[in-house]
Amino acid sequence: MQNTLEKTENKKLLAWVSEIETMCKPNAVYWCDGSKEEYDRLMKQMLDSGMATKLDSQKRPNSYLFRSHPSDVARVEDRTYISTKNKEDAGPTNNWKDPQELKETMKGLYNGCMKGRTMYIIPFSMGPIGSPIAKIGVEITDSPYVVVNMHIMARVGQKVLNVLGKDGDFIPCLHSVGAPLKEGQQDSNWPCAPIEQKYISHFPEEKTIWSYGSGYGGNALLGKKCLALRIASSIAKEEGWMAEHMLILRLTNPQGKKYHIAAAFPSACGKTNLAMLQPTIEGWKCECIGDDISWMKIGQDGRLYAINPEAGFFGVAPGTSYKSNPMAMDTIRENTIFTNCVLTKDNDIWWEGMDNPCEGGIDWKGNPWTPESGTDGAHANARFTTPAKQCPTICSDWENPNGVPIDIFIFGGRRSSVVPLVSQAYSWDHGVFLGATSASEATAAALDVKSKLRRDPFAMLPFCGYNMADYWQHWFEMGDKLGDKAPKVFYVNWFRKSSEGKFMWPGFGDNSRVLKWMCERIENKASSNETPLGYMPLVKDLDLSNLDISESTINELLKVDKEAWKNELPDIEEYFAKFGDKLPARMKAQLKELRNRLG
Ligand code: O2Y
Ligand code: MN
Repeated sequence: MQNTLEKTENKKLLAWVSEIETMCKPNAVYWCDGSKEEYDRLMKQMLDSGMATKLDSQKRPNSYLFRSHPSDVARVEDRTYISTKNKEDAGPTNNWKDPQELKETMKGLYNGCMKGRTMYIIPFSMGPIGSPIAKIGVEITDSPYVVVNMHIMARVGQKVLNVLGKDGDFIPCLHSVGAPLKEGQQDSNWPCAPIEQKYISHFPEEKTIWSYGSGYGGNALLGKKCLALRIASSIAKEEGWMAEHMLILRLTNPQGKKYHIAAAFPSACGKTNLAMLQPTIEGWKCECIGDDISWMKIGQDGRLYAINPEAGFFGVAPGTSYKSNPMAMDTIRENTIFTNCVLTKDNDIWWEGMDNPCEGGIDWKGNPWTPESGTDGAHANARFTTPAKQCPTICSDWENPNGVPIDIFIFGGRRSSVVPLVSQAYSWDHGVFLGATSASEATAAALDVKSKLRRDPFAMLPFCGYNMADYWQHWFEMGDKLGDKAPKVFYVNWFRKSSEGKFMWPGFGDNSRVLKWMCERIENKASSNETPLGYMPLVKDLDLSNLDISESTINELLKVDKEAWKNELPDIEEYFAKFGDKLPARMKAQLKELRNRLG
């Protein structure tokens, strides 16, 4: 196999590669250079083996479809571990295992796990190469699918090794699909291990990741959730910065003033749609900087600067359409990897919720499929992996190594009632309380069952690499450091429903109306109403021009139902009680203040 990489003299890296080669016993070792030639060669290899399907070159140039094993379709939270010496350091929201015990188990699995396969070494940078906020990782994997996805999602190859130099440090990320091949054994199209052998393990004290048994998404592309959130959040606490599950966007007003917004939402709240928002209000412009993760450091001027550590989008496909997100649809027109979508009769891809119906084709399991089949053609977690630079609204500063200064933080959740359209925190501490208590409704299976709330603090529940209560304390302390330069904090709920069960707020591009109010608030240009929940707009403060919405609907969206909020308090208390003595005193103080304001 060709390998043009000059490689490295980095001692730690060479020693680690040699140790892993001895343990995993691959047939060959390959250093990835991140070139187009390498990408094309690996794709050709996967086409020849039947793992990949090339899509029609006219309709979807340079794009491919993969189908995963039906048991390997999403992140496996039950098999994801934060392994610290003391259980308390992982906290009550993470799965914990003792590091020695977990390593023993995993070493047993890793022993000889790459037999019959090539071991790929992927040097990658999360963040623009050489940025003071970026970090270097090296992923060792036996999956060529992971290599091509990492080409899109991170900056990969020799340039990274050059920055690493002889003595530079990196985060070791070990991955195996967990399916060694016997002599002469035919490989499957999606090798992986059974669920009870899957482990997505994080050792924050050693800043190391070990993943075994899954080839899918966040379990296998280790730069993303494992490094850029779980390990990075733990490093960020240690080093005094922030690694957050947040999109980043730039909003420019008609006078040309730029505002930068970072926003955290649990899944299924339209995060990618908001990142690629197209304002419906006259003269306002929105540009995308990132759709999932934000790394933020305090700059020399005392403000908080954010970079998107990723180079691509790993977006959920079903529901993405020209109606819901035209920018995403344009981004994926070429050079894109699709996983678990329908292959149409004309060799393109399709999923539920796309603009046009599909006549039929091959479903995500590889079976003939028509809309009449009675099953979904695409898996609900089908994905596209696509270069961020292809987004038509990508911001000219998206790769600025110094990042962009954040003016506004937004938290949110999906609530059909109780939570109003928007409120502004009274203070940083109040904002931390809003982030910590953010929640979405898990849809009740039966209509008469009260929906259960799923608390997802800062949208970090599956991604915080240490004790969540310590994470909250870190947020309070970052506020102390930022002082009056701290971003202002808002909470939104785009998902209020009427008594007839219809969404009351139009959402999508019209969310720009709410963002406009936020920008005017930080300029002290918009008035507000002091409510128990925070500052809220009066109807006159929202730009509702050319919007068909009734006065009663908007009043309802901005209403504070004190009694309903009083009913929320026990649930918040119960949630906080999980954290015992670790719960920061400042969080308790915020709960007390809310109770007092509700009267
Ligand atoms: O199922 C997966 O592995 C993907 S999860 C994911 C992908 C992109 C952005 N966000 C997420 C998430 O779970 O938050
Ligand atoms: Mn995410």
